[in-house]
Amino acid sequence: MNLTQTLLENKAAAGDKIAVRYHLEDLSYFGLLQKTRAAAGVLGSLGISNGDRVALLLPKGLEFIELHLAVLALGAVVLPLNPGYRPEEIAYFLFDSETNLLITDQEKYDELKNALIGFPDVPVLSIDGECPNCLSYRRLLQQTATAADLPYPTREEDLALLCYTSGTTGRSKGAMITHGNLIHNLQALHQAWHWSEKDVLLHALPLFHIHGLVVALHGCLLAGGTLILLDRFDPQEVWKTIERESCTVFMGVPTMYQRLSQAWGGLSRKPELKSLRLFVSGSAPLSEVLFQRFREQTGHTILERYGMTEAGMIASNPFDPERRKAGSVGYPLAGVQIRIVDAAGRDVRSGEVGEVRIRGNTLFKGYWRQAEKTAEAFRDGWFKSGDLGYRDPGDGGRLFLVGRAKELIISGGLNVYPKEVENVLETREEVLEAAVYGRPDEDLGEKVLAAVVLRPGAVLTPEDCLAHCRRHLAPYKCPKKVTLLPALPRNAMGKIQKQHLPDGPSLPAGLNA
Ligand code: MCA
Ligand code: AMP
Repeated sequence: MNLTQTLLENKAAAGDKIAVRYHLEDLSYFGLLQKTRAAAGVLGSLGISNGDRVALLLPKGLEFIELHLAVLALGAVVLPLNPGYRPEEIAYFLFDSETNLLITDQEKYDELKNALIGFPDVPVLSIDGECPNCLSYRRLLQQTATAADLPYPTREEDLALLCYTSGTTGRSKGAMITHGNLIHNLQALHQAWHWSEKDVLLHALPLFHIHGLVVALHGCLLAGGTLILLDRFDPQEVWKTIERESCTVFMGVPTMYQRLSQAWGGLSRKPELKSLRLFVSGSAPLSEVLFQRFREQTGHTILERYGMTEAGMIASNPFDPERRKAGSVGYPLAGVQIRIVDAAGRDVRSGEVGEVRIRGNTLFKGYWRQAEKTAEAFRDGWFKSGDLGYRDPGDGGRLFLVGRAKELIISGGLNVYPKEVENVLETREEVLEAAVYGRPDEDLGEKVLAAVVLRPGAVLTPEDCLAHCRRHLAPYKCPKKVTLLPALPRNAMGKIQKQHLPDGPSLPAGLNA
């Protein structure tokens, strides 16, 4: 079982059917297979084979796709990395995963190279420039024979992706996702969302997360549809492109729908949306207000679904628009089972809130070289999602998510774990302690804020704290505001009461800076 084989092999016969349209250039399924073979030839010549980890630290584009498919076809494991990560974050991922090859571009490599000093050498393949320490992809493409046959040496349980997710302890863990996980989940989505080769997906998500990579890119390729690849999300561009390209499917995080809705209001001529059959939202809660407003504006009912890096797509609203419900993530997808349990791990009564536990063929294999963390994440074979929800007994067990047991902020569809940001703030010697927390935000869903207590006599401004975060953390993790406080509000047990931090419901007397 091999994902690239499942996505590409039987499509190439379709010849000139367009797989990807990027910057108005078309790449057919046959062309994509050829590019994948050529990329596999290069990677094979560098010794990449079964089980090796290959990090992709690349901008969105065709090279990302062909190299991704080639790595998988060789049985190696893709480590997708956000180019927004700071050098020290990237160095950690490369070192922890014992990456065998880093594929990046010259600009990113120049930014990164100092952070790699002191780590074991990682060979670097650059997709654009040439440098003394990098291999040149373009040159190797000219010098190397195309792989005539892709080997597809994998079985269902072999790793395809290693996706780093942070956790409450602050250090990221690599979630090991297998070819079987991805293929089973894609087949379930294919049925649930009625994918077909007539689909034209407008792709405005990043490629380094499950949403943009698996649900959107792989989903469309499995169907034999056409991807219209945008470099980045821009609401005006999305509305124009849907009409120009007669797109049938769009996928986004709630922040994107918020911005699309806002942009809609300002359009003097509303775009023609009759080709569009499906707007999907996921990665963060979609508010009921936005669900309704979008429907009133566009006549389209967004389909909300629930997913997780470790478990793939877990639940989805029904395909029938009449049965999509605001505030609900629908029903478990084929191959996925869920339970709702109390703090002791016992099933709650139907309709009661508890933690969502997940089992099924889409569940990841564990955290990379972290047997203890893997064991903690499961109970009796069920994965502890850390999400809180209930099932409505009056509506066939429909799932509603109501909050999270885990300390996680989802900002614009991206996860920020407070501990990681607090750890960075606390590396400043002036900082005694820091508390990082989320607050509702109309655009981002939740925004990251920080409260900082300085050591007696220390001098540091909120701007210094922000600049420090920017040096060490990807921009989306950086607090939108830092407040200096004389002390953090704690309860009798000494636990920080984040609800009492600034910009929240209340700040107890005496804690104003
Ligand atoms: C950008 N900025 C952000 C975020 N994105 N701040 C907080 N949270 C964010 N998510 C900041 C930048 O640091 C910058 O600030 C300023 O906004 C503008 O940056 P720009 O790159 O222009 O941002 P944008 O293009 O407006 O991006 C917003 C976005 C993006 C399109 C919503 O964040 C995005 O693509 N989010 C989707 C992520 C995603 O794919 N999530 C799925 C993972 P400054 O100027 O101060 O530096 S979850 C998943 O895969 C699971 C399995 C699932 O269920 O789907
Ligand atoms: P990640 O670790 O990036 O895969 O993010 C997974 C988390 O995103 C889940 O555990 C949920 O907390 C959240 N999530 C994903 N989809 C939804 C949704 N439709 N509604 C609410 N939360 C969601």
